[in-house]
Amino acid sequence: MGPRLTGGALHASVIASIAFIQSRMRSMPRNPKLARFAIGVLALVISLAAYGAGKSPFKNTDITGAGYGKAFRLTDHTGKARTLEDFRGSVVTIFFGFIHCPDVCPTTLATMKAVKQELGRKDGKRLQVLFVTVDPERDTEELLSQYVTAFDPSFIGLRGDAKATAQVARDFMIFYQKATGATPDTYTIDHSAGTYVYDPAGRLRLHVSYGQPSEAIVTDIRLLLAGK
Ligand SMILES: [Cu+2]
Repeated sequence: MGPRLTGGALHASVIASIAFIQSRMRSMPRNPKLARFAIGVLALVISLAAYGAGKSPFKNTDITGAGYGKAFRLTDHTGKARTLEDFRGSVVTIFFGFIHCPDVCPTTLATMKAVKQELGRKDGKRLQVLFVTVDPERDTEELLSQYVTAFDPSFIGLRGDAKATAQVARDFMIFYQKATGATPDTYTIDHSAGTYVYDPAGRLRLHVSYGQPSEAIVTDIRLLLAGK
């Protein structure tokens, strides 16, 4: 699951162009020449957008220019307040999940551990993996600390209270919903399974679908570290 968007900026520009052309067509007196010109411009904009989207050098979904996932304010697994700006200079990956998750979360974190190893010592140091819990009720600071660092000592767990969690999920277009279990505290949580990737300048660039092999992620992170 997770947002399936491609070429966020390009789509935004297409939508803006369509809105502009439509507004011109409405406000101008009927003029077939102008209408043909407008339709021609629209076709050109769309084909340029398609061409641009097809040219992405990345293996994962390029969402450069997306209007969401811009900032967060949460507490890390040591109790320190954290924002996205704290990680400038590194490629940052953000994934939302919960400790009791049986499959998606441990698989994703294991993949990110492999990614960090495959990047090697030098590039690996410029990758910051963040795990945001959507289950702050059960995922205490201490449990988060044990959980994320078991995958890699550099990984950081983030949490907020129920309200902050709902807010960050909205801001990052993340879906999460409790699914009742056999007893009140054995519930699980359905949640978006994709990972967001930020470039060293702190811009949201890629969406990685669940199950992507580490090699594809490593290739894309190397491109971002090289300033692509
Ligand atoms: Cu999960």
